[in-house]
Amino acid sequence: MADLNAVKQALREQQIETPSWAFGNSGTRFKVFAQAGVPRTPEEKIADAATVHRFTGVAPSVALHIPWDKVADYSALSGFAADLGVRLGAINTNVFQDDDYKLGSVTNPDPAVRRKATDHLLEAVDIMDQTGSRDLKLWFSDGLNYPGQDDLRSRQDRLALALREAYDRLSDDQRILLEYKLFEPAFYATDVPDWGTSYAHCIELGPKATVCIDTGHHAPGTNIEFIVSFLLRQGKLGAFDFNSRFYADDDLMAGAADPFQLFRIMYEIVRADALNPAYGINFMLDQCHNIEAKIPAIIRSVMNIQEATAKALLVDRDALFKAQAEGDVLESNAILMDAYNTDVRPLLGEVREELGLDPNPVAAYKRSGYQEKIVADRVGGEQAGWGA
Ligand code: LRH
Ligand code: MN
Repeated sequence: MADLNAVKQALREQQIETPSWAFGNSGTRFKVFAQAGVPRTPEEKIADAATVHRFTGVAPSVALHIPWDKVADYSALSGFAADLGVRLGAINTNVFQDDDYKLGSVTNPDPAVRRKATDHLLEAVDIMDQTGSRDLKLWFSDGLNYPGQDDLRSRQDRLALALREAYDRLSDDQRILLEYKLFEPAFYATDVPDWGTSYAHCIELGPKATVCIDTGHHAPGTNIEFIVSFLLRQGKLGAFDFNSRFYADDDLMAGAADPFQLFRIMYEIVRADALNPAYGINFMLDQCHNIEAKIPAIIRSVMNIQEATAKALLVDRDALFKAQAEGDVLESNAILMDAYNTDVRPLLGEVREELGLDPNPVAAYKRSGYQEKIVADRVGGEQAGWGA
């Protein structure tokens, strides 16, 4: 049977990184529904991230996206965050929004465009030096829409060269998180489409390069927990971009579309004793709240990850391993399902109270008046995110 005190301690020490861009406006190609109270500046995004941490107790860092969070003084921004009780996390590069990147960024046939894109990766490491961030998060929208459009092999060579430059720029305590994605915006071939491609490039680069798994970036039906288990065994799992989806890269609240999948993923993490922050995996959210209020949606997402984690920690692993060793298929499955079917909300309520927090963070947030305050205060100026 799981040791409840150990389970509660692991839950108290859990750390989830929120994404600055999820506090901004977002939508689809059809419509962006702007929301009142949305932040206008990186500082206001960080204030919202600090609010998520204030009510959940397990979201002590916020990832930035450059240039969406570009400021004149990143050390000052880091100080601003610290004053609010959070730290600046992964630095996300953006080589997908510039006109020059139509045919690719670091894989572009044009060497001048490749140079520009690679320089952006290096600029992001300069920013990490100022924010004290460990993680350089790289996602490339690079790909093709039609067969023959470009040479698949040459694009991999170009990608490898740019990754090498970024890798060699890292200091000892910094690392690369290489995120993969099956498709979109490219619809025929993506240059980093799957975990295998990311993994191979990370091995080619060296120990400071690891794979980032965005749970929305796989073909339907992909067994993501197998990828998690495999990369953990190889010591090459660096981070998650948690969200959920019914169809494609829907970027919905983590655990909303498939809480059982999130549980199976967290079980592989727990089974590898990889939950503790000291292990080094960055558990991030990467979501877009197109129609729902953003801060309570992110609080709910953090709670969904906590619930999946609590259930994973409650798996009776001794009994499970025994049943598995005996080839007892039904018993093995039943033991896992018992944990999954456990209502862990009372347990998490106790953990929050032990952290000096309200057992129901969403209700506490709604009572706090923060939402009304930001709607009243944040009038005028340009809202962050996608243009409405
Ligand atoms: C790409 C992605 C990537 C981010 C972006 C906001 O789909 O998942 O992680 O840069 O979303
Ligand atoms: Mn992502």
